[in-house]
Amino acid sequence: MINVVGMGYIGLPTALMLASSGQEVTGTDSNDKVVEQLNTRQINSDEKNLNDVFDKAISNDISFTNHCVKANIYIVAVPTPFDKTTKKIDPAFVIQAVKDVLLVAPKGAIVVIESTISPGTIKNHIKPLATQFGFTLGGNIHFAHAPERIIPGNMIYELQHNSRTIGADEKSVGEQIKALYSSFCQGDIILTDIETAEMTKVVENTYRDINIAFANELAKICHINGLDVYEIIKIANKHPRVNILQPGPGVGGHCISVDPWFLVGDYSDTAKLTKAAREINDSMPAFVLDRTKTIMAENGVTDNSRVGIYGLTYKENVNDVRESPTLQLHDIVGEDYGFAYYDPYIGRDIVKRQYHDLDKFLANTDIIVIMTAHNEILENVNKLADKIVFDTRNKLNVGRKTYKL
Ligand code: SAJ
Repeated sequence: MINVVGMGYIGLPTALMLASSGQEVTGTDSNDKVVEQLNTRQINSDEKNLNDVFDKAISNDISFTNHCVKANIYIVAVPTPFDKTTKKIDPAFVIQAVKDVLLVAPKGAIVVIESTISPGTIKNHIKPLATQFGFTLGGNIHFAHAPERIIPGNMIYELQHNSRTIGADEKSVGEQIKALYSSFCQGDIILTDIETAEMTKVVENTYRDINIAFANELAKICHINGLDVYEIIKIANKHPRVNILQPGPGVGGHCISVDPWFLVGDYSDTAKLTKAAREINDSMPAFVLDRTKTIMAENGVTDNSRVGIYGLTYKENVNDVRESPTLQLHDIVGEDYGFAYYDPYIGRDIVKRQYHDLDKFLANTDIIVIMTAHNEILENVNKLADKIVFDTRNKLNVGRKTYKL
């Protein structure tokens, strides 16, 4: 039996993939409503192919509970927020999940932490729990770390094809977990020690954040010197060893905008480039706001309600608003500033003056700020023909007037 703890963005797809590949799986979540929805197959995800995998998992008798069950292997995939003040990881959810596991785990069980955690978390916060719950670490209880690399919007494909890292203290445990993930993962599975696995995961996202920060800083420089940052990046990337990412309105999501802070929090005197990159990316919503105000002035728009912010999610074609640049911008201006908002993926009201129909949103606005380039707006560019468009994603070439970063 495999018990996957945490039916969220990572835990649910992982549980379904394991079950659909023939493993006996129980998915556990502390939220009774989530458990009930899963047991009655009410969850319909926008993730490509997730619904097919779900059906296969059900045919292989996956079950969902609000408590941990006896299992040979536990996979913990719960949130790991960072403390906004200290920038250090808040491991409370992971610690609580492991405590819940250790209350029912049989001797000899393996507990795999999938959650992204800062280097040293398992050593400092998780391993000490073994003794507290009457186990002998490395004797009748084992821990491992198996961070994921899947990207929202393409999770199932990436679960099957991305290479993976497994960190374990004992080689035999690493091999056992590698065999388990090989039941659905066709990528390379690299075995290493736990702290290396913890650090590697954080490093991957930090690398991406620094790369994006360079693109964003370039965008600001090019706004000063009047050059086209997109043209410069496109040409520079022709170099065989250059791969500059794209500038944007900021960096959102629960990963790239969070993980680098673990390094800053733990190595504050050393992680200077990492910190600077986070500060550059976090400065982009304010940069977008300043540019929007200039565009309003240039076009004689004085009424904030005539400005429409398109996109509330942190990136295109997902329904995730965590750390979204639009919500960062909304926090800067405040909820009564008057901008209109719209996102086809967000059906519930999360900000004031949020529209739920594209045509109504466009009918009541003159300047459209593209914060998230959902396929919906790419397929409806014709509706922007008479608009002033500030395209922070450089995905559209439309509008009676178009501005870019
Ligand atoms: N972004 C840019 N410019 C770019 C690329 C992204 O501004 O060129 C922005 C996006 O709009 C978004 C943010 O960065 O706001 C993050 O988006 P993302 O697609 O880069 O990353 P995530 O957070 O969806 O997923 C990342 C991935 N990590 C890497 O690509 C190194 C994914 O593989 C991880 O599994 C995931 O973090 C995670 O869970 O850690």
